[in-house]
Amino acid sequence: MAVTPEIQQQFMYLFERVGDPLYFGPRGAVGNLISYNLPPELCPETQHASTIRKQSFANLQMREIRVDRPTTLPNLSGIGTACPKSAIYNYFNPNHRRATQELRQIMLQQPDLRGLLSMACVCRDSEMINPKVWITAFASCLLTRPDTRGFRMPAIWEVMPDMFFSSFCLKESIRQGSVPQQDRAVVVIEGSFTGRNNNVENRLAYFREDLGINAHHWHWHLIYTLDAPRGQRDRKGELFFMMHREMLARYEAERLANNLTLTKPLKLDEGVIKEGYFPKLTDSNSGQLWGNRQQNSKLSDVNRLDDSNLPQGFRVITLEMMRRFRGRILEAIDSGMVITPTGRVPLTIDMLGDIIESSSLNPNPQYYGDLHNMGHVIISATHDPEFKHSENLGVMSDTSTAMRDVVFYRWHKYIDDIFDRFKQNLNPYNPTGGEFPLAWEGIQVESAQLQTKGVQPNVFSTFRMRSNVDLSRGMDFLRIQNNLGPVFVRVVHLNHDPYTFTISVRNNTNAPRTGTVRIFMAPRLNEHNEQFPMVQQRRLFFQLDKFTTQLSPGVNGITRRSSESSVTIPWEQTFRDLERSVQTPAANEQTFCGCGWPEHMVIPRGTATGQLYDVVVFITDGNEDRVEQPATSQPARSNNCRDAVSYCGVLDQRYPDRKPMGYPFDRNPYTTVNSNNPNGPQIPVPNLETYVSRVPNMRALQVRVVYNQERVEMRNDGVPTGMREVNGDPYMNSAGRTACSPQGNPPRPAPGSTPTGGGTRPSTMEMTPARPSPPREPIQSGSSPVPNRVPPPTTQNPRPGWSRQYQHQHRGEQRGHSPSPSPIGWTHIPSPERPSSPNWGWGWRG
Ligand code: CUO
Repeated sequence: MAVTPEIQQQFMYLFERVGDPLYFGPRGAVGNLISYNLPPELCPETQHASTIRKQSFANLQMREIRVDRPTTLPNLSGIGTACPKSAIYNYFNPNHRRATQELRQIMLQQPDLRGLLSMACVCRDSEMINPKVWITAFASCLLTRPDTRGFRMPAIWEVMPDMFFSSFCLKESIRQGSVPQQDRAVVVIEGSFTGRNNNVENRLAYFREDLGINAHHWHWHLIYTLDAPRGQRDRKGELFFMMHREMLARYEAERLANNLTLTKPLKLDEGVIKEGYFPKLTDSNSGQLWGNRQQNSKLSDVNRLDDSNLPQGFRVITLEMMRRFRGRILEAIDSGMVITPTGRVPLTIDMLGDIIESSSLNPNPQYYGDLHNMGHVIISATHDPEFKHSENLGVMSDTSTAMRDVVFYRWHKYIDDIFDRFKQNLNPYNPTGGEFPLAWEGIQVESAQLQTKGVQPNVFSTFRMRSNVDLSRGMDFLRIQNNLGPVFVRVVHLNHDPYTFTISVRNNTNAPRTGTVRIFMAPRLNEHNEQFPMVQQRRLFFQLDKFTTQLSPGVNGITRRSSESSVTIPWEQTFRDLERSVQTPAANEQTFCGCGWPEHMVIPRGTATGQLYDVVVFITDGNEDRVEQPATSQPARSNNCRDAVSYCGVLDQRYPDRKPMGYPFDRNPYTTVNSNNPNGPQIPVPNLETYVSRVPNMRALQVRVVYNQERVEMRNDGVPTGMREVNGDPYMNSAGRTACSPQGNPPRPAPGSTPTGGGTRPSTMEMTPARPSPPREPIQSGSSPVPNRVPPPTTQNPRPGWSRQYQHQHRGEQRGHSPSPSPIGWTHIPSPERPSSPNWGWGWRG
């Protein structure tokens, strides 16, 4: 049974402004304000503040939600010690995860929803509970409890924006939140705010820092948490392998489109991490900064004996220890046997995932250690391995932030190489015979075509899109009656036009059949414009879709739209979306509950001239793929939630595909006669065409991804398009963004007048001309001189494109108030002589 609208609202608003106690003002939107009425004895020390707040909102219409006193008040001090309220929460810190698990258990033990509401409220505002611990524990509890199935989690970037947006952007948002709603501007960030394009890795900032990608990774680890007991998540270790491999493959496709080399694994013997990363994130709860990493930082042992945030076992981590764990894992792979406390058992891919990660299901953690998790910690401590500077760990230490850092992909490539050694030891899948043969007798894929609306067949089209995020739901603004309401940040991200696959399948078996259609994509050409050999390309395939279909005898036409993909979820539901949905639910509304690859990031960016990719359509016997679900499991759709089952499985059910995950590209390609040496040993099939030629139920098509850099769409999310804009990026100095005046917000234009900038002019990105492809560059950073960030050199008109009036203001500001060359505080007036921003590719900041 899906949760009722009433329950959805009661629990959803607890995620609003989590750092702000519940008695501090209303939640929800103007016109539908909610206040939680807590028993006074639960917050005695704040009664005075509460009274003042109540007076501030005395005239507002609010619906009260009564919260009972829990029957027993839990002792939360152990949780508070494991992860203090003032700490930056790190998923890869076992203490912090323990705190989450304990709190989750307390909430799971509540016998009914009223009890859960009371306990969630009490814990939320407790001095012992870190807000991120509460968010993680409560979200996990709502996903798991039978009586809250179908609860729709608001987009996590609105719940904890400090994990996604720079402190500069948040500060500007707070400023906007402090003025009356009608005078607010939308805070615009162009992406790439963590670096500049003379660091070649910055070309991919739009991928690494994408909201949806990071939200997906957070959500996946929330569901497949390290501490899940045995039996709770089917094939968890194997999915850890496959999901991370596919994320990596997706990243590689993006690298090649940006003229970058494939990812090099981060080896423990490497000595230094060449790539630096400066996240520019601040933990809003504590005001503490995330750790930064200089380029060429030494990868060294961690010896943080005084870091009380870390458990004893994680305060000292040596590279030697990790090499030892890796050696033992390789030994298990090569022998095919795992040493457990009770004897040796055969190694499976699922067990290998449990060992490498390592999760609570690791059969011998003492012997095989904690390789992957310790890697996250050791990498995130490179800036202060001995805790000499009391520095927090870097973003690699948490699942909501790790994918921002380029080293994430290098570390996971290292991990993936270990998994691949296991796969290379297995026999390849052959067209016929052996384990999981590729060919399906009597079934033939006759044709497959991709169609994107408005373009020729077999072309994906990509572009950028602006979407709005309401930060008022996640930040602790000072709230008084006339400044309630949204504070919008406008982000820009990759997107693609919807597409459809049309597949023709001949069933020659004279009987109806059930097929599993698997659609994959991979780059076709390597860095040198040569076709990838099959042994290499197989690891670059990522799924676009997987679904079941019925095949009647004869020819069957299958049409599948991109929006139906079982890999992706649409743009996450904001608080506003959920409010709309609760108040006026649309007929046949599809509800997504948060786990899945973001739909807007499923297709790589491509290039202006069209980047070449291979798409593979492969149909396997659905009866063989089908998995019997245990009688006790809940029906898959009973909770009204549609998640991306390929990456996220189905809650409380077995993974719905019996084939090895990643099949058929998880193993080396089958072998064939070596034409140069016909009597010698066979060799792996050389390329995709040869691979497909012996599998009638598989078809490959070459597609191009054409990126239109000029095109920037605005998401139709109900946010007024004419809102004035201000910078959310201190270095965004060449994009011609309208900023607020140095004295504060300029007056709103009178109705009917022409506003200066903002919504009435085209986006500056639309004015940015296409750039030639940059030269290929090796993975490196920092060797080139750093161009000046400040605006163009002074000429007769020192800042083309910026009005003289505001230049004067700016110079005055520089002399009198601020030495900063930041353009914040300037108003842009479009000028025909303004030069284009010197950028290329995705990066549009010079
Ligand atoms: Cu998801 Cu390393 O497991 O980040």
